[in-house]
Amino acid sequence: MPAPGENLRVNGDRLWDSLMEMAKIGPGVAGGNNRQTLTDADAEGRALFQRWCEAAGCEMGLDSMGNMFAIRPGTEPDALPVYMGSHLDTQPTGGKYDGVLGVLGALEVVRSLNDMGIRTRHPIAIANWTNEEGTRFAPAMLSSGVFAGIHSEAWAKDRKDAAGKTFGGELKRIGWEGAEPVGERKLHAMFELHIEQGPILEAEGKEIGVVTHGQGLSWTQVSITGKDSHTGSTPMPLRKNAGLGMARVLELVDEIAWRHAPHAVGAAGHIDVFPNSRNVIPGRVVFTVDFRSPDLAVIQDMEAQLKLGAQKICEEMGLGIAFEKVGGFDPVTFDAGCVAAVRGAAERLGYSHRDIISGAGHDACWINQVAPTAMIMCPCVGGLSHNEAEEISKDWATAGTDVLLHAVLETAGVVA
Ligand code: HGY
Ligand code: MN
Ligand code: MN
Repeated sequence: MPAPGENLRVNGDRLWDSLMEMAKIGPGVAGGNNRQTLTDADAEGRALFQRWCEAAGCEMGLDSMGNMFAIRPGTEPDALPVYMGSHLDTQPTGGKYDGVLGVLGALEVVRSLNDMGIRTRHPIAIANWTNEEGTRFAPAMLSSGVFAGIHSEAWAKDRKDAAGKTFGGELKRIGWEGAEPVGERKLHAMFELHIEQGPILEAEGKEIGVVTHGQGLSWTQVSITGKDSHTGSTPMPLRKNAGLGMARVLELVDEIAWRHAPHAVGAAGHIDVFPNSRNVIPGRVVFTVDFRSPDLAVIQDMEAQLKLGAQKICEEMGLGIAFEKVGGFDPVTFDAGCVAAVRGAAERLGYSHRDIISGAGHDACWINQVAPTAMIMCPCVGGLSHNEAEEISKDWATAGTDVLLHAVLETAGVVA
């Protein structure tokens, strides 16, 4: 496909206004967002996104996992659409841009194509993938995972939140369960624009990350059992302190990740303590160990070392332990053709860029299994994300969206 002229650019002010408008829905308590999946705030954000897409002349689709699709017709209606997509759901203490930049950046591409009167051979589509974050309903990237055939729809809809509500029940309750069978839709390609969520691009003064790979992820839920008892009257030698056991296992998790420095990472972000009363020694703790690495063998080794080491700790302390794999995906290599389109767009537009491996998981990691896929990253301030203080600049957002515009046009084919 001939590459589009480098003079084609999006309207960064309009993009920024839309980001700020969406950020008003499901506000956090410190300037970010708490628009968790399948909440009323999520429903409100979906409705606003749909209004904007319809105003831009798109036809809307909705599948049985609540994945939203906005289609801009091409001159060849039978040609498979070129997708752009990400997610509108946020962490409980999330930022305004994680996921949202990818969805509203895609909308800005459609709005700009309308302004410029540009037609494409392939239709162009925007996707909002349900429950990318996996906070309320584990695992992450749940609905793009069902779409790609990784999880069954029944299993996904049976996932429960901390209050015992099911994904399927909540999707019905907010009225965003579509009739379209999930996964039936075919894609010519997909591009996901996303903030880096790490420090590299900003530190190196690069405007664009050309994402060649995504590191793999492993979520192991660990349950340690001891014995609830009085924190005052129980003699130290008689205690079965599950909380102390967890502390020692978390120390081990950190040590295991450092053994595989510099690329491996490990921590536990989700921790439940029972009964979580000030004067009761915890009889049970449940926590999720998050290991990641670009190397699958390293992930498998870290999982094995966790099991061995944690079992030894619990045996020595007279505690019970159980493990359950609750999420994960292998390291991802994105499509070379799509990656080249991203890199070529950054070069043509004169944006500084570097190849990068994604540290975070994204819907693109699953969609890459069913269609040629690549990602575009922009820097974020201090590399901070999954924090209400997450911040990007309008220039960074605009540069990333310009590259998205050009990569999509090159792939969809501009009709003169
Ligand atoms: O966990 C992740 O990497 C993504 O932010 N859901
Ligand atoms: Mn994200
Ligand atoms: Mn996220």
